[in-house]
Amino acid sequence: MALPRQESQRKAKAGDAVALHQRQLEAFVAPAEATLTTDQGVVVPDNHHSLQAGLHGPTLVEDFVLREKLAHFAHERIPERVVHARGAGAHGYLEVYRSLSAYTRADFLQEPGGRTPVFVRFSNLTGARGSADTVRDVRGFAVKFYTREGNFDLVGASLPVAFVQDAMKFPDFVHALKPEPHHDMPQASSAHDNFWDFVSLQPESLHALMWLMSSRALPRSLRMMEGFGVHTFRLVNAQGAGHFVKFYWRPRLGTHALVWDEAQRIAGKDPDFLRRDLWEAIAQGHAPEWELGLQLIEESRAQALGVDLLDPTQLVPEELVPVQAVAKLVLNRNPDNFFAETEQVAFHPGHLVPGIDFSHDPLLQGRLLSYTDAQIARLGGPNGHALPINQSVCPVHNFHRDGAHRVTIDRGSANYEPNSLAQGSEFRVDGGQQGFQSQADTLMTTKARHRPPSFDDHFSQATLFWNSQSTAEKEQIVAAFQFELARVGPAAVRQRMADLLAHVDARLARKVADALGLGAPDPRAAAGRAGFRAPAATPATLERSPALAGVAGPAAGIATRRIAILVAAGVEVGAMKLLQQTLHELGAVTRVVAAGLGVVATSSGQQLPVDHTWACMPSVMFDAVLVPAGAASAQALAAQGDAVHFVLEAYRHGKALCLIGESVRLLQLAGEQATRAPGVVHGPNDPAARLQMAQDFVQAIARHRHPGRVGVESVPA
Ligand code: HDE
Repeated sequence: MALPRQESQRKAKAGDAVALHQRQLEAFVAPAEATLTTDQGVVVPDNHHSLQAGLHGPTLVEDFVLREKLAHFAHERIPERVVHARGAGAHGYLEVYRSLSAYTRADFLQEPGGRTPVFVRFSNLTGARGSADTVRDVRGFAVKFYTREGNFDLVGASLPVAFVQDAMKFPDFVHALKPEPHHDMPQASSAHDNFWDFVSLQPESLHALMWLMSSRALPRSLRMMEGFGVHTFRLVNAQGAGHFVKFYWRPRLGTHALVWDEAQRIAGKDPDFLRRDLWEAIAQGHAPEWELGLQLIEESRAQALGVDLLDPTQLVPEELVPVQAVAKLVLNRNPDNFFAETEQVAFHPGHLVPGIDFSHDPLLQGRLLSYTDAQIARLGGPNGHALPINQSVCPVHNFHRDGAHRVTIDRGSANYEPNSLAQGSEFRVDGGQQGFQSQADTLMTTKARHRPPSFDDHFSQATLFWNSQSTAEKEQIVAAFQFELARVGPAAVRQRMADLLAHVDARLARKVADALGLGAPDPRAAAGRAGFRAPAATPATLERSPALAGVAGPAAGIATRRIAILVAAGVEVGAMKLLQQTLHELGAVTRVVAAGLGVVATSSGQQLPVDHTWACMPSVMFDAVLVPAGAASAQALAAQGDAVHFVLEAYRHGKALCLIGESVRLLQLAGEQATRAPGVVHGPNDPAARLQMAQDFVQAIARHRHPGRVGVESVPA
């Protein structure tokens, strides 16, 4: 007898899973009817006034309309996530390039061109639900695949490594990172005593710390951010043969970052910067894309790799195992409702489908335990799977029953198995070939609380990361350590951190120590502390891994970059129009910015509409700045401190600038060499020069940032 589940799976296969998922969600969309009703469907006669005894009398207890409204309101919030509370979500699909049947039997990875609907939630790890987007932080990159064999969740992050090796340490790590318990400060920041106290006592955190202090922790856009599965998983094919696998998400737009000073200013001006950027790009039809990459490692080769695949603080350098692009992820639809979708979505690393399996990574194993509890606590019961956003596209059939908020109406008298009264006798699948089969494994025979010696190497990959960065990026990392540690009170904690950094690189440690008024960093001091265990042998490792210097990576065009056009009355718009046209053709967005809204008069007497004021949209909200020609306009702008600051700030932050004709005076305070600095395009307001300027400006924007501008520290912005 064909089982109901198999039958419907076959039906689902015939249909388009993406459309099916959307139809499922739409079935839950509230009707847009104009008549206001109570939750019982009774029409509300007056939604503005409560029921009172007399004109100035008390409100009556019998006012069930008011009671229902206030009661619902009082229960509108659910507990925020303990970590990853602040998020932004989007719908889309995964499209497979080629069949992965050699590696996995997962149905959704078999068919070239096959599409699987997904919901992705990006999140900040540290801050509360209302915290600012652009803080220095790890971002969550959680993907729910609604496959025809059930939901698969890849609950990853924007950094490839974790801060701790064992689940036992995770609550301590999170306690130390979150606001300090006595005064609940600071919000969404690791720059405080408890965090550095903890990590300075945990050499295993050092590798992740290097990433956190780097530009990777300051994404310019969620659309320009890499994602990683972090842990090692396994793929299992139809013959039961396994490969270890590491998952990567590579953004099509390249990996780009903000600079720290800019990130802090944006946090004040627009705390929703990253969420807004994602929402607007999708709403305007610029669906962001990532490539799904896999590092596939034969199980027999794992030992010889020189990296313990089960240690989540280690990555596998691409130079050892290349990342193969196997599919693309496209996010093309904003949620209809933040709460119903982005807030209620419930991920779990244990949501697997046949053909994908776990490794013994002790952090991953702990996650498998924890997420079920987290979702029950957050969603108020065990039925969260039935919320529209969490429902699978294939049918769910089992004898789980009841519980808070049960929405399924289970029919019939039998709620147990085996039974002979309902259609289900024994729900066992034929020949053991169907359904989720855990991969055969040799289990350990001893029980112990321990750390394997191969988990002792905490430094070589931190050094590899450091060695792989550009000079400019190294400066940013040094500055980040200096900033964070300057906020740490106890000098002993700062010294401990500098001693640890000496294991990564002596110059890095010294630069950090000097700025903090500490003694010379001493690696032996770190080695003498509790918990420190030197690796049995110095691991053979690469000297550099170019793939790790991902930020400011391949220039992938300028689509969706935001360019400010700074204007005042008398602006000459000839060259500006040509540049604007070129930028628009390449998918960039331009916005006219001036002192006030309305219009400004151009040199030819036309009226140019203004999109933003610079008070509201300062330079940190843009990727590049264009100041058109016009003597009167340049003079008016140069007389405005805010306009000069706009240009100088963009210059300091390494952004592309294009200054036409007289407008170059806005850069005067940056010094004589500034017009020749990388990424600064300047030329006369001459029709013959326009085309070249447009080309140079486009190239400068595509590079995203131009570090290494000489004397930039002395620019007053
Ligand atoms: Fe999580 N994590 N985590 N985690 N995690 C949660 O689940 C936990 C870890 C990650 O957008 C919680 O629903 C433990 C690593 C993401 O909804 C909670 C351990 C990585 C998200 C939880 C880890 C992650 C979470 C909070 C160590 C990177 C947000 C509420 C054993 C690969 C998903 C919730 C979303 C969320 C526990 C370690 C990623 C409490 C115990 C490592 C992206 O269950």
